[in-house]
Amino acid sequence: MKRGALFAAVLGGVFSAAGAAFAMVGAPTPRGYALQEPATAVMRDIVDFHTLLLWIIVAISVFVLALLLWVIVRYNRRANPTPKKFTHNMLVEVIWTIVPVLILVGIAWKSFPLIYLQERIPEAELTLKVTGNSWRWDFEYPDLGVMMTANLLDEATADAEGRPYLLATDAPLLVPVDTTVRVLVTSNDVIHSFAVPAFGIKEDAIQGRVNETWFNVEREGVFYGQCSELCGVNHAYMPVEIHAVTRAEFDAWVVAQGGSIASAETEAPPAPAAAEPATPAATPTR
Ligand SMILES: [Cu+2]
Repeated sequence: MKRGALFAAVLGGVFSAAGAAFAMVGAPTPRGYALQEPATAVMRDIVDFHTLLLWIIVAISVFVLALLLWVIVRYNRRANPTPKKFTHNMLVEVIWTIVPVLILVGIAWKSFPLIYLQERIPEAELTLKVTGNSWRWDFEYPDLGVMMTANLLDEATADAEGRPYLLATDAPLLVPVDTTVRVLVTSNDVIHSFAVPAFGIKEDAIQGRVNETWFNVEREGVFYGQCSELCGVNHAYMPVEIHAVTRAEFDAWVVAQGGSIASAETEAPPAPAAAEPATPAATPTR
């Protein structure tokens, strides 16, 4: 595990150096093949689990390859002209049954807590409703009175502003850092999928249903995602752009959007109460 983490760190270092322009943001990097740098605890656990699986796969592949080479070299017709005729070996058969079972139990041991972490929505300080449309995203902070629509930023503007075309939007969504945000995901038409790799979230947006996920962003920055369900001709043109900012910047943005932070901050109890109706609606859909 330690060595795996080191390997991931070295890879991350090499490839973040290659994509220096995006070093501080959650975005794909040129020629990068490692996962994006995590911005949430969930994504960090996903990366660790991914690294663990990678090493298990490497060990199995190397072992099987070694067995094959051993058989080829030691038991070919020239090296072993008169082969033995037995077909069963109790000990070997027991080992090749038990060892894979133990490997699978080990993987489950690590993966179940991760699934629990992802699927159990913690006490949220903020609720974000995400609605997929063909082909754009609508965002709403129901408790703050903020509603907005984010469209793909056109190529000319993206180039002029030095922002990544096909990832940047005309209206970036702001989220506060160090805040647990519950995300309600639904759709107005076909099935979309709301995905932000650096947050470790990918949730199907289904018409008539409300799916739930959550994130708590640990660092400020710009994070990109994309619709991750093949939804139609403009599937590739409905990106997600999220700016994680300080609470003060977020509050100022909410006011600028015509929302009100008073309901969420000065009257703390009514805010969760206002969010309450969303939960029963969401629960039966799971
Ligand atoms: Cu879509």
